[in-house]
Formats: sequence, C-alpha cells, structure tokens
Amino acid sequence: MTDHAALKSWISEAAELCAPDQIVWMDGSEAEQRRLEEEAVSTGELVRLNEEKLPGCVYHRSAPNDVARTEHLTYICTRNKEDAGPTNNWMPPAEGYRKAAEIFRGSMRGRKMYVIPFSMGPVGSPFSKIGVQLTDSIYVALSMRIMTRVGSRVLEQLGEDGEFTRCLHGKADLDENRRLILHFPEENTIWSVGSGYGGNALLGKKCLSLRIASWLARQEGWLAEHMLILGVEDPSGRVEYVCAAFPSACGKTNLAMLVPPRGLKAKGYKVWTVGDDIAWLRVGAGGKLWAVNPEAGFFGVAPGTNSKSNPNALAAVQRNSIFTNVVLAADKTVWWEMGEGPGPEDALDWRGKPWKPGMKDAEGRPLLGAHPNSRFTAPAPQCPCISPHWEDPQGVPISAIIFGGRRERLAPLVYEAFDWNHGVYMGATAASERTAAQVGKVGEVRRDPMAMLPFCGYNMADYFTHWLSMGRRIPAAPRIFHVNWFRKDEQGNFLWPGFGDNLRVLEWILARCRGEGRARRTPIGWLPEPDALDLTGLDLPRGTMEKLLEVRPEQWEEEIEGHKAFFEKFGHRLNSELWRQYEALAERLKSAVRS
Ligand code: OXD
Ligand code: MN
Repeated sequence: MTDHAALKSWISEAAELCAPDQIVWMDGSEAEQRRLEEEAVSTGELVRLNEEKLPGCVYHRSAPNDVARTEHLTYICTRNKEDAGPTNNWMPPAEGYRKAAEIFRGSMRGRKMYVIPFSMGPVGSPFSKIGVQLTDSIYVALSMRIMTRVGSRVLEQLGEDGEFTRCLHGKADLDENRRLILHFPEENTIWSVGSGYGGNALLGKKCLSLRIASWLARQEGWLAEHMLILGVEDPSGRVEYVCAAFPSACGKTNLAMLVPPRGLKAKGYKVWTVGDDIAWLRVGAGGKLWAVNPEAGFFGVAPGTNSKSNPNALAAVQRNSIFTNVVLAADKTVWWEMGEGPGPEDALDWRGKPWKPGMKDAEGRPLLGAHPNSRFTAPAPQCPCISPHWEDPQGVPISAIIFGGRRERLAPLVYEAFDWNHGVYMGATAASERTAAQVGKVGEVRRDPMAMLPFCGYNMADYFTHWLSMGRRIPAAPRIFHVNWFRKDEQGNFLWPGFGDNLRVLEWILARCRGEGRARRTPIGWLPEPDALDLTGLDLPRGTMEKLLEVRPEQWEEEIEGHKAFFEKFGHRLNSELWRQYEALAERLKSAVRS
C-alpha cells in the first residue's frame, strides 16, 4: 500500500483506539465506488436513485440531530489559549485528545475503517496539501471522492516521508453530547467524532482547507479563505477573475455560477466558475495574487436551488451526485422547497416520514419536506460553466477581492477600498444580519470578518496582521471591494434584483481594477456614480440606484461603534494599523456630518 512509516504507524494507533473489524484502503477506482455504494445500499445507509432520471445518484438521510455544523462543539486545541483567540472555542491539546479518545475507544467495533488518502488542490500542484482521513462512514468516504481527489495517486505523491494532515473521523453513536470537532494545528491533526454531517465529517473541507490551512498559510506566507472564485469573460473574450467572501446563506454558490442577465448576455458576457466555497491564494507570476480552489466538488444547500436561481447548479446535480436530507419521492427522484415544481404527492420527508406538499406541523405551519440545510454533493466538472482553468496547478490571477454580507440598511450596493489596508479593515469589520433561519434575534448584526469567523484556525488578531503583511508582499495586489445585494426600501422590499444582475456590479468592479469605471469619493470608500453601472435591459424604478448607493454618515457613526467593540475583544494583540484605519474613518465621517 505505502512505505510511509509515519502514516502506517498513525493508522495502527488509530485502529488500536477505534478497534475496527477491518481496515480498507481506498484506491479511488470506479469499481471501489460501486462496491461501497452497494454495501451502503444493502444496509440502508444509502438509497439508489432513479437510474434513468438521476443516473449514478444516491440518497442519504443523516441522524435528525446531526444536520449542520456544530460551532459550539468545534475547538482549536493550541498549547496557548491566546493562539486560538477570543473568537474560537479552545481546549488544551492533551484534554482534547483525552476527551475525544474516550468517545473513539472501541467505537468502530463491528465496522470497517476506511483509509482515504486525499489531495486538496490538483494532485502534484505545489499549492496542494495532502491529508489522510480515517472514517467508519461509507457516506463520508463516497462524499470525499466527490469533494477531493482521492486514491493511490495521492499516496504516490506522498511518497515515503511526505507531510500530511492526520484526519481521524468516527461516527461513534452520533450523540450530540458525545460529539467533538477538534483541530490541533501545531500537530497538523484533526479529530472529529460523533457527527456524520458534511461540514463536521468531510475533514478536507472546513477543517483542513480552512482551519488547518489558515494556520499553515500564515506560516508559509499565503491565504486560505472562505471565498468563491469566478471568471468574467467580456465581449472581447478577455477573462478576469475575482474572489468573494460571504458568510453562509448569502449566495456564494449562486454568485459563483451566475448566469448573465439578458442585456449583458446579448453583449457577449459569460461567467466561469472556478470554486464556490474555498480559495487558496498565493503570490505568483506577474506579482499577482493567484487563486486555487482546493476542492473538487460542490457541497451546496439544496432548498432555493432551481432553474431560475441557479440553473448551472441544477444541471450539475443531475448525475453522479449525493443528496442528503431532501425529499425522496416514490419514483426515487428528489425534491426540495423552492426547487422545481410543486413537490411529489407520494414521498418521504428528510426524516423518512410520509410527506406531501401542503402538510402542516402541529402549530399549523408548513411542514418542510427537505431540511433547510439539506445538501447536494456534486462533482465540479459537471457544472456547465466550470472554468477550463479550474484545475490549473498555478491557479487563476485575481483582479479583485470582494467582501460582503446581508445588510437591510447602511451598506451600499458596492464600494471600493482606498487601498489594501483600508480593504483589510473593510473585511475585518464585515457583518451580516441574522435571518429567521438562524438562532438569535432576527436582524441582529453579527460581525463575521472575511466570512471566516467559524473557520479561522488561530487568533483572528494575528489573522488580520497576516492579511496586512500580505499586502506588502503582492506587487500587483488585487483591489478590495464590499458588496451588499440585500438592501431594502422603507417597505421592506429588496432594492436590487440580485442573482444574474449582480454581474453589473462585477463589471464595475473589474472596470475599476483596470483604472476605468467612474466613481465618487465618500467617507467609506469609492462608490460608483449612479449611472456608472451598465443597466442595459434592467428596468429599475426611478431613484433606486440613488437609494442603493446612498451613504448616510450619521448611520455609519453608529455602525463604527460596533467595529470598536469588536476590535476591543482582541486587546493588545490587534494590529495598531486597524485602529489607525478606525480613527481615520471616524474622522472622515465626522467631517461629513459637519458639512
Ligand atoms: C458553510 C458551507 O457552512 O459551505 O459555509 O457548508
Ligand atoms: Mn462555506
């Protein structure tokens, strides 16, 4: 299998702890996939879907108490608490290993332990990182085959002494009180036990590609970010790339797969998807920042995905995909709320109970057939607009970095930072309003710096300092922007149509990066002149653009109180440059209010 001594001894230790009946090495072949699927179908872990309508697709239901990432059970286990910082849960490494070992001990008795060598990023690219995941879940093993590059070629790449992230995962008894997602960045190790949900259990994704990778990136001088990557092709055929960081449920997958609105499509615009969730960014040729998508598939939220909101995602999931916690129709097809059509009459809901459209719960509310966080897992190459460069080992050159969130008021449709450090301040203070789908007060603003709050593997104060220092290392640095698709009018209606029309904003952003694009200076940054966006084919009511681009300095004075309170959490560890940015913004706002 392998001559990698450290890998072999780590697997022996894990096997001794978890006591599986058998150890199965994954080679990445199609025969192996069929074998795994058959085994999971025979135990009921998976259901094979309609071969005609959804060829190669399977269905999975997770335990009802295990349907989302559990941030309160997610820890960074560094020797010093300060290295995890005030925004992460922390546990001393020895305690983490001890507590998790108690749950892992003997938990794979009667089960198989799968050994999954995987590469985040194209195998062999100098950008890529190798991990080896041990798991007792076939669902996880099959999902890893879609989301990462798996198998013997990765072992070959690892050689006899290559570095890899040790990823131990076990379902144990799926009891929430016996669930821990632990990261040991100083030892390049992840232990996840008690959950089979993607974000907790597919350890290549959030755990390795964001939490561990952000730690490695700081040591090695690059960035691991919660960002989509897309290319915009203009009518002349020129393709320029942007990265964008939004918190979960703010439309990253939809933006990554955007379909140009009719007016711009007619002119010849196209959008190419490179990634929808994670970007690894390094300084490369031409002194530019280059981005790689370390993943190989999409793990997207199903509800709301339809042929209007995201036809590309819908096309991508028509074969070889895994559906989790959606509605299972009697003809072995799938459905979810705000999907295609009214929903099947003869079906089972995400819990496996008989369900049909229009059913109500005990309180008389609509009974959802699919869980709101139900997912599809689809191979990236199946996306019709996947970029021909999505697997380029050196990545794609980035012209603009975009931060964003969901703000009903305050934040304009788009604005541009004055320079890199101001852009880092914009990212560090980014925030999003809670939706009804989240626990907490609706509309309450939660700071989610660079959309990395749940994913930064170390002290966020040090992370901001790393961002500031990266600016000095990129000779041709991307420009930095902030967008808000969610601004509303006084009646609570969205002012901006969003979806495909967001391309109009991307176009202005790229024009700015080329030194074009008309803008006016405001206290918070550069804003487009109201007629600077290409609105061909879009009929907005009069005065809408003005409202979308309005900056009210007195509202911003209130907003930056929140910036201050957030920064104070980090004490002396916060880089003084961010305080300098804060003071300068406060000063600009004060003079705007006075004048
Ligand atoms: C997320 C995800 O939760 O991408 O951000 O799954
Ligand atoms: Mn995400």
